[in-house]
Amino acid sequence: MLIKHPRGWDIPETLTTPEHVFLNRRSFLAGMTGAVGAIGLGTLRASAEEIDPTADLYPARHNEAFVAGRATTPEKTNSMYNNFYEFGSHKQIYDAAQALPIRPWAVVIDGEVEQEMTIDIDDLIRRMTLEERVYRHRCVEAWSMVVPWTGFPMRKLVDLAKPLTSATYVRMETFQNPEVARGQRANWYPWPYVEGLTLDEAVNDLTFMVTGAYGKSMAKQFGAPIRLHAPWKYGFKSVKSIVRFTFTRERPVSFWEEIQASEYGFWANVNPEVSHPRWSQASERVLGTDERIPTQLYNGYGEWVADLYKGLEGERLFM
Ligand SMILES: Nc1nc2c(c(=O)[nH]1)N[C@H]1C(S)=C(S)[C@@H](COP(=O)(O)O)O[C@H]1N2
Ligand SMILES: [Mo]
Repeated sequence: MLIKHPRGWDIPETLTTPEHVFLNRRSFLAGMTGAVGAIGLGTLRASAEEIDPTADLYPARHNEAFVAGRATTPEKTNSMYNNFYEFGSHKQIYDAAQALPIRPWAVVIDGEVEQEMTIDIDDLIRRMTLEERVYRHRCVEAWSMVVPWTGFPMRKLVDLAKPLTSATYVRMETFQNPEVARGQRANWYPWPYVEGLTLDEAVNDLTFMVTGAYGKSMAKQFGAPIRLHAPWKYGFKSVKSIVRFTFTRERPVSFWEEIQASEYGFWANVNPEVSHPRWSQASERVLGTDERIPTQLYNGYGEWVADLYKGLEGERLFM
């Protein structure tokens, strides 16, 4: 359903600020990396596909169980507006991200598992049955998008890993490569980017490992060759370009939590009634439009995930 509010209801863009704003001065100084060149979508697509040995798996079967209820964000809009701090603390990182080498790409599965392993990304992808799911994505900065992802349920990766009964959490880690990812030269950030889920969250039907978008292998700025999307949580939970899955009994401390725990917690479930300390989460700007729509509890996915949080009411579930 598309809900259009009078323009007057719109909160000014300046009321919501990027995750990094408390670092404003330092990141401003560090962010002076020069102008971003104009680059066509065709170029972006070609560079991602040329080197993907699993490109033949796209487009994959569309799973109709997941309906976004509003229009898909145009590919071009979405491809040119990204959060990927490894390449800069602003949204126009698509050009810089093309420098990331994504083959060969090894994925380590370790920690509390029957057998630790390192698996090549193409072996991993070919072991899975890829499917397409259209998901809503809600960034903590109060903008949202709708993306046709291709990938596989994270449960399949957990099955492959065979965690021990002692494992309660999965910690996911992004690559570390300051040579090409200039943002990683900013040493006041706790690189590499880390995120985590409980094992129960990881095996939920919704939790998706993404390898493709818009019917083909995923462009680098989306977090190729493999990223998470947990669509009932704020976008920062959906870690990009993953190199390690660690099964652990300790709750991982995520990148943003380590920087500012009072603003970005472990659970980060979407809730319009729980404001960010510096702005309201009641509504969201729809990327690529001039609309602002109400935000939904669990980003509208409560049917899948609300049960996960029974008995956890004492936790800071929504921040
Ligand atoms: N490694 C890594 N993963 C990340 C981020 C990041 O900066 N680095 N940003 C997060 C945030 S805040 C959002 S909103 C989404 C953005 O995904 P998109 O660029 O594909 O829209 O990626 C998330 N995953
Ligand atoms: Mo975000």
